[in-house]
Amino acid sequence: MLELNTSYTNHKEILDELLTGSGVVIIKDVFDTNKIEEARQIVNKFADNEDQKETHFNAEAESSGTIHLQQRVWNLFGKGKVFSELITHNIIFDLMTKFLGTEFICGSYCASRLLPGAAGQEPHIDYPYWDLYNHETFPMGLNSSFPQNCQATIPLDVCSKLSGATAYYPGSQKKLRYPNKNDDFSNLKQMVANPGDLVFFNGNCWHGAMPNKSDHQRAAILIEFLPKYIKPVEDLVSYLDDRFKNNCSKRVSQLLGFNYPYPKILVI
Ligand SMILES: O=C(O)CCC(=O)C(=O)O
Ligand SMILES: [Fe+2]
Repeated sequence: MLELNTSYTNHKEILDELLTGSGVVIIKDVFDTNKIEEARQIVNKFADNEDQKETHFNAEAESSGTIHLQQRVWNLFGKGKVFSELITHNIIFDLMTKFLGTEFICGSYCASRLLPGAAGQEPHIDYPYWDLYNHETFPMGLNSSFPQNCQATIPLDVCSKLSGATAYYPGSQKKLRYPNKNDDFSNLKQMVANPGDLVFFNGNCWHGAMPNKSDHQRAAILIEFLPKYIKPVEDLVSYLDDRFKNNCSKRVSQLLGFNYPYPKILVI
């Protein structure tokens, strides 16, 4: 894992680390911690008050009866202005523009909260989506030679080994294969990071939330970034009303895919 501060200059080093290195890059102290706290309060309010939302890769939590301890808040664009501010940070646009192309989009924007006692997730990949185990439904020769996804994590609480910082298997993105229970996970590392930090990881890299064995919650914002032509995993646009769509910034508009005209109605 490559760890840097905001004065980085070597873009190639960062992008190579994501594509062919460990698959994970952490940039320290990117966000104003007051903004992170504002986002955390909103996430907590929704997680405390909403019914359990769709979540995934939780077989162990399901079977051990602790699924209620791992919670999701979806549609963050619609949950407060602060979420449009965080996701349009210059560092995100600087790096994702180079990695995924200038018209990159957002494919999912949610928060994942693990309460103490949460069991964590199975190792998985986030791209090409959560169903690569249905191998025969994908094209022959599918490989990870160029980026078609990048995940970003924004910790809202301390993400430590104890509190369930996301685990990853360094370099596993290069194989582009869905992990199974016979794989060797002994080299698992964790994306240890603090509120204010920004983590990027390759969605082909095997990863998953770890058990929260601490005495505090572990919430983090999870973002999927995609090149403009990939179908997003979350339907971000249908959640939002016209007022939001007509008044959002140019960057948010790009992230919602409004700059890309396809698929288009071509007959009248
Ligand atoms: O919450 C986490 O640490 C990771 C969540 C994750 O990887 C996912 O839901 O796809
Ligand atoms: Fe994931």
